[in-house]
Amino acid sequence: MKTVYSEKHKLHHAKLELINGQMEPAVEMPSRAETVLERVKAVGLGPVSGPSVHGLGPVLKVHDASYVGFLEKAWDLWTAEGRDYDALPLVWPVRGLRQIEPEHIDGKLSYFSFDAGTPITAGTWEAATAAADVALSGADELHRGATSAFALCRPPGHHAAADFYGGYCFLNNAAIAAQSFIDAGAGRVAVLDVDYHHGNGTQAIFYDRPDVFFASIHGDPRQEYPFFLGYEDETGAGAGEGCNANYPLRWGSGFDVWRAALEDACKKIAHHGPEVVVVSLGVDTFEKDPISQFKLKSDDYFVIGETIAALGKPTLFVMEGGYAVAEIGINAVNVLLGFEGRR
Ligand code: OKP
Ligand code: ZN
Repeated sequence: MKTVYSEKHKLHHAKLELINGQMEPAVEMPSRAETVLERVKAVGLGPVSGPSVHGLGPVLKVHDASYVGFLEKAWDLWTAEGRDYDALPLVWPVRGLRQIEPEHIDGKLSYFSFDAGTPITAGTWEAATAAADVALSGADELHRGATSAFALCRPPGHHAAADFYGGYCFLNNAAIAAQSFIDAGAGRVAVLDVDYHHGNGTQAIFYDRPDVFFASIHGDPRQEYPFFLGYEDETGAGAGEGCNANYPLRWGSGFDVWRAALEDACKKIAHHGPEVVVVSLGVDTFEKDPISQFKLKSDDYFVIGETIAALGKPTLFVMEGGYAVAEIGINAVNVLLGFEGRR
């Protein structure tokens, strides 16, 4: 299968991240994508090409214009305050507070975010828009008749909603690609999110829609980030009722329970009858992931790919999380090899 990759991801390089109450070196780092690219080449997965520029049109189908405008100018507003280090928010408009976009950058950062673990840097906007182009270019491969493609996106996207960032995510690459299939005439699309963390952004974007089915297997929000979405009783709303499926799993879960969830999710997806499947491919379910609590092993990722392939649908893989950098390439590419029957 073809891989789409852009060097521009390197422009987003957070120095420090707020993690467990302390500023520590960011785990979402450029070497993640580089390691995956090296593995793609080492196993001969297929050709690697750069993205084509799609502009902001397809991004604005998913994200609010006010949010996209903020992201574009956030770094300039931040540095205009005389700050030359990465930007973080500090206060959020929770229950009872007004939902009004403030004038000052400190207020805007808070208004358009949901956590303090996602620094905005000098190159964040350029990297995030390039990642969206990578996802859209992967979708183009499927439009041209390919049965699969790998969008090696970085920064990831699945925590970003229509109007907020967080969880290392700014633009929701998988949602932008899924929406592009709908806009190209697909009646139904499914997004399968196998990242360790719940894809709250993707779920929120499609929650009331019957055309995009969303399924996510993830750390139980009672225990795990992003904490405030991802429960099993979230099944969709209005016309989208029945088009959302969550599989929260407890810390320590291994591949036996994880695989059962995947099989059930695939059953539901098959029942929805999508023309295309978009996979939010995070491999932070790995036993050695530094910020996650599942116990998957490298060989398990072949089985994930094989199980997704059994759906028999054109499939776009979109890179999300995975922070065990030494093994991220092996694990992500094992999914793709499993999908191709190349275990
Ligand atoms: C992004 B993706 C861990 C702190 C976690 C945010 C995690 C974002 C994950 N104690 N902070 O879904 O891989
Ligand atoms: Zn994750």
